[in-house]
Amino acid sequence: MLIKNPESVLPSEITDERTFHERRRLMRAALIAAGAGLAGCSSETGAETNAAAPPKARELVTLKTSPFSTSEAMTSFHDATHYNNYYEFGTGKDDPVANAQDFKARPWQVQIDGECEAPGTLDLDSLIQPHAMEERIYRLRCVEGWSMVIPWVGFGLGDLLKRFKPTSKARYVAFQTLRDVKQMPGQRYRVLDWPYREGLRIDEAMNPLSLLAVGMYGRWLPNQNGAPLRLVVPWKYGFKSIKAIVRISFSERQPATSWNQSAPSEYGFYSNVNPDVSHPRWSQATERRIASGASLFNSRIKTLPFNGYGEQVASLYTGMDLAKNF
Ligand SMILES: Nc1nc2c(c(=O)[nH]1)N[C@H]1C(S)=C(S)[C@@H](COP(=O)(O)O)O[C@H]1N2
Ligand SMILES: [Mo]
Repeated sequence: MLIKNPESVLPSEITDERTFHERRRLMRAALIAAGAGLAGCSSETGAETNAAAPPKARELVTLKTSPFSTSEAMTSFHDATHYNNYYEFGTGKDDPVANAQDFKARPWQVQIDGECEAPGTLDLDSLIQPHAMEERIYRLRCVEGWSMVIPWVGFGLGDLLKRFKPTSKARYVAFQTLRDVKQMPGQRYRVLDWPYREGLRIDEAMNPLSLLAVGMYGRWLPNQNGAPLRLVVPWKYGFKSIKAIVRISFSERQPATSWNQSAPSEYGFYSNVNPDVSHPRWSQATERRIASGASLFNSRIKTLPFNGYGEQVASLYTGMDLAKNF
């Protein structure tokens, strides 16, 4: 986002989709054979994720595939884990995979506070345990002009938030990433005001599309993708999908967000994907899809309003001027 030409670096575009589909087929078959009736997951394997390794079979068990899933060609596991934005580990697209491998995503605690009746600090297991894991194949479009299609594993953000009983004053939800300069070498540099912060209006957070992800491609999240817990808000630019969340706060006022603070004329609070509102330094009308079958020459496609999720979310913004509230 600080770079001059957002399209300067290309990912490998190597695909291991066949492996992925085969693994999913086996996973489903195994579940049916076991007569498993409950979706769930086991977290013991969380610490041993290795981004370079191909996905292991049945690391995360998901029975539900979301009706919100797209059937578009998926990004390969390799590309989704080797072309990342995660400034805590460096500003280059290949920095996160190189620098995040020793990051300790377990044990992990999340503090929930602010305008709610049941605040608390929970460890990861008690945070995710009540929720049935669901697979959702979502597009995610980066503000820099590329997009990916990723099979996330997680559960509805709203389902989690309700557990803490937000009060009537809870008009917004704020999120914070871990601040730990020893583990996150990028935090030595003042490219952003750390910790990374994001926020949503409460109705956006409660919208069924908003996902808290703990995994992708049927396995726990690799560190570079935001282990152990990240947001995925598919109708907004990628930077809203905050990684390595340690704090969730309900608030009456619109919270400060990192990219808006760093460049308010370039990144607004809403950041809804909008082909009609250009970034001051480049158009947002098209995007480069990083997915199997997409080549350098055919991968540029039109960006859709709300990243194609308008049917689900456009009504959240009726009456608002989205050019002003960008
Ligand atoms: N904490 C934190 N979260 C972050 C970022 C970051 O730098 N730090 N980058 C964001 C941006 S700009 C994008 S496009 C997505 C990328 O997610 P991915 O690497 O899983 O594709 O993560 C978002 N979440
Ligand atoms: Mo992004």
